[in-house]
Amino acid sequence: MKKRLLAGPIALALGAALTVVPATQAQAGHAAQPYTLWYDEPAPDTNEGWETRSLPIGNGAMGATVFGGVQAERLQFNDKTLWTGGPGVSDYTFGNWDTPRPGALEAIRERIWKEGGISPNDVLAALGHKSDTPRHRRFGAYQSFGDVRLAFPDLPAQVADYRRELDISRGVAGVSFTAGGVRHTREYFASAPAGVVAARLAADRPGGVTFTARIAVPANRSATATAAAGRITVKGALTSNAMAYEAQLLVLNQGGTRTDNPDGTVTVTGADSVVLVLGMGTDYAPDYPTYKGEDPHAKLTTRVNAAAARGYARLLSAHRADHAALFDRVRLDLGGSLPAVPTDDVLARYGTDPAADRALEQLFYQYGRYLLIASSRPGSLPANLQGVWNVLEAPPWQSDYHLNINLQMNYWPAEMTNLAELAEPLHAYVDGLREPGRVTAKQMFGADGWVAHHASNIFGHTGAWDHPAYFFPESGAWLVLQLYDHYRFTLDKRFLKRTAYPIMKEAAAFWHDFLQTDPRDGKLVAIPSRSPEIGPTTAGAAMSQQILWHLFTDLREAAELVGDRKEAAAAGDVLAKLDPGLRIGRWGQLQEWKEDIDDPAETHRHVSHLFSVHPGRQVSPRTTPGLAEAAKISLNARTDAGTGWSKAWKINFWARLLDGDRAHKLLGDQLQTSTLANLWDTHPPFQIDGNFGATSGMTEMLLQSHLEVIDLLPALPAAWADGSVSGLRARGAHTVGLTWTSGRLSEARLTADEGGTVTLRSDAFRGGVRVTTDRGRPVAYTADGDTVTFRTRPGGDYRIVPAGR
Ligand code: FUC
Repeated sequence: MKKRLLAGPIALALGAALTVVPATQAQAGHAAQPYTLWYDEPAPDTNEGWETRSLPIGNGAMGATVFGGVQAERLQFNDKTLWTGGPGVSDYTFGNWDTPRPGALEAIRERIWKEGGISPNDVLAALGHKSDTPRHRRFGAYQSFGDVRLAFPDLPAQVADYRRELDISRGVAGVSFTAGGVRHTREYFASAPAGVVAARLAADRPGGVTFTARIAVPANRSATATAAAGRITVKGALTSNAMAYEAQLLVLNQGGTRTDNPDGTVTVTGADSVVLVLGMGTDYAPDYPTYKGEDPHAKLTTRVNAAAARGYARLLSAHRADHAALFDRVRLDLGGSLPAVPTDDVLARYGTDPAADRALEQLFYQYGRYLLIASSRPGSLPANLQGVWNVLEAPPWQSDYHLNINLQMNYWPAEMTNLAELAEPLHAYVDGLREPGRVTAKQMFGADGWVAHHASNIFGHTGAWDHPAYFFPESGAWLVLQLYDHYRFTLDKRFLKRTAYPIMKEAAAFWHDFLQTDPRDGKLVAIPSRSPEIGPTTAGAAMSQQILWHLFTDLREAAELVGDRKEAAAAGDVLAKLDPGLRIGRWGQLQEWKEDIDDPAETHRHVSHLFSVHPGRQVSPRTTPGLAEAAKISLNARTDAGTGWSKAWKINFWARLLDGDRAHKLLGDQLQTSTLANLWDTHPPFQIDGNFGATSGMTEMLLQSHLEVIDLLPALPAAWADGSVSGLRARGAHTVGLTWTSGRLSEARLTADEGGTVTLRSDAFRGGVRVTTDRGRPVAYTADGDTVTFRTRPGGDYRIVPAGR
């Protein structure tokens, strides 16, 4: 039976008003669970309800959000590969020019040398490609895949003991309520091992589950819906680019009856319980230049069938084991305790009860890790601006990959919070930018190597738009630093040699060609160069130069490690002549440009000239106190205001500037003014980088390792006087645990994967220290002020205890 689905947009209107009587935690028999977000009402069935209140689950490649409506349940779902735009649009150019523009770059450079700063509009008019009409027609946008809609005709509008929750430690969402004396429960999870979303609907009275299920999809695609043997299949192609998509929902009832309806829906009547298995796929492949793979049908069917054959209990236990293996690696205890009120109330009351505040901070911290586990698994695309979750056909900023901070920020917590393997999608994505990026480098700049600009899609868009924000050729250079950092955290030589190094080297090849000698002082500078999204286009803006200092410094180190002496020497030559982008200006600020033109009244959200404070490592109170002071002056001038991700970046900055109280103040600001009821970060609107940035910043407050030394509790705020953390990762392949009381380290625990010499720093070491193996055997060490240095053996476990503790 086939029926053309009504090609209407997802229903946005609020369903019939529901009256739900919430369950208190005590009534519902739940002790306050430190890792559970819970609510006493469904998310409204609107776009705003989705954004602010729906609860996300995901397995990296696909995601879903739970609304929890009683009579009308909605499970909105996504697959990261479902995008409009790209090569399926006949005039797609990867962002490159349609026709050659001889002399365009030279003319712009000449003007900059002559006039100093010029308008970014002029640069983009000369070097960008024409924006599309309608906007982003060729670039495309990430898409909502659709909604599973469940209609429960027998359930009343009024129910009791309602609870909707997401347990991030188990990776399971749930809805429960009592209607007519019957307890109804729904459970949802997205399994990475099985590659499906699974759900179980049950009632504590036999025969209590009756509903009709359908899949609804947005209007911008063709769609057919069929139902056969309890399987709903909806398939078609996007109008924009003919990308084929297919979703399957298998409805498996225990008891009662099940009917396949001619309109592609399935009705279950009087079942004891029902298992749902949802799978989806597209014909996208991450392969330049067609990005087209096989039709998703065969593999999807196999996947859904295999999941169904396993049975719900085994699917759930495999999911829980898989999730726990990642989630449980890090424990953070700030001494918090959640009050017995819904999470949105805890958030709204932040700042009024220290125990609740600490508990919310712990939850928010782990939520960042949860969201990465749910939106970035090896073998899938990286987390985009909304992770893997999007309800719209035209999402904000296309829900794309912004490369002038946002994608980078998504992965800041990966290494340090012990989720290193979840960065694989980023590595693969950056690798995938090389082929198209070579064409762009040649065409726009006549340069070797590869380049990418300010934003990209899943189809190798490496050119620049004619929009002033879009000229940012440093994107690739910044991204590859994170690949090298993966090596610094893991010491994985094979990864360095095979993956990171070739990509870094080729990114640097572009800069070897692009850098120019500044006639003013003979230094090498980027030109044109613009501090992201602010000010004029000049030569040698601070961020460009700082990123390049890190690129060539890392490249030289990496080249030495892999034995490429020629490249090490070439990187050294660049470094000798490179303008480092570090200057103190007329009001004591760290300059954002090579010229001293910073406006002390500027409060722009990007604080790009502090790149060397974070994520970079050129500026620190420990090594360059003068520059660090200047950075503080700049950062104070920018104020603590900003979008969600900007506040999150400022947590990282203040942590690196060793001001824990200020970092903590920014965390509080982010929670109070940039966090939605479902704890998603909001720019506004919802943008996930702020979640990841906050988790990174909180980690930087507890542990830093970017300066060769492992710095313990470098920016501990007064509010976190007592606590402990375990499982954090430090560069050099170390795992670190810390316990502190009254604001002072009482014990550090260190596991050295590789062995070697390690140096730890803590103020608490000044009064003496004891280093032992985990079995209590003394270890020889040298102490020097606030540092202690000792040799470790591969796999060795150590305890470091300050005197008097
Ligand atoms: C950058 C930022 C914006 C927004 C966008 C997705 O352009 O300047 O604030 O975060 O990315």
